Amino acid sequence: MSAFTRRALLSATMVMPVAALAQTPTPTGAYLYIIWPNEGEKIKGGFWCRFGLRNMGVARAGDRTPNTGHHHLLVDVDAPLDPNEPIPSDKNHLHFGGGQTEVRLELPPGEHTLQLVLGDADHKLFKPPVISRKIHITVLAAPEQAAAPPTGRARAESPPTPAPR
Ligand SMILES: [Cu+2]
Repeated sequence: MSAFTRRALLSATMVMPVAALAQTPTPTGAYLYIIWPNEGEKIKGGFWCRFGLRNMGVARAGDRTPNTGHHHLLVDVDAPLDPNEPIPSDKNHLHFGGGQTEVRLELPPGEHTLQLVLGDADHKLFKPPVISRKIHITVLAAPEQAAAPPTGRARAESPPTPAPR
């Protein structure tokens, strides 16, 4: 490959859409992470997922204070996010525009992934993106409901007494 061709290819890949320039710059040292659960955690039932952020502040959606953003939790998301568009809002892309730093999750039994993404005032990615490691968890099936009594002596059930009016 000639030097000219290489240079032409390089400059072609450097061309960026104008909208990308509108992204909010990421401050030095920004670090987003999931405090809990841990990678590989096996969880029974509902749980609290807690969000950690270093060297930036948490604000409400729409707040343009420099070096702040709000959390987004991606549940079972594999598709990459478009840096030029707001982060989608659906059951797999949860927004915390009130500045929340934790959420109670009830996920169906099975394997799931969780990943945090910080969004700016307009729900868009910072540049470069402030995004956590993706963790893998397993939600265990709930234990069997009200099995037979532990002893063999089944008690005769009396009909319920009507409540006094
Ligand atoms: Cu948002």
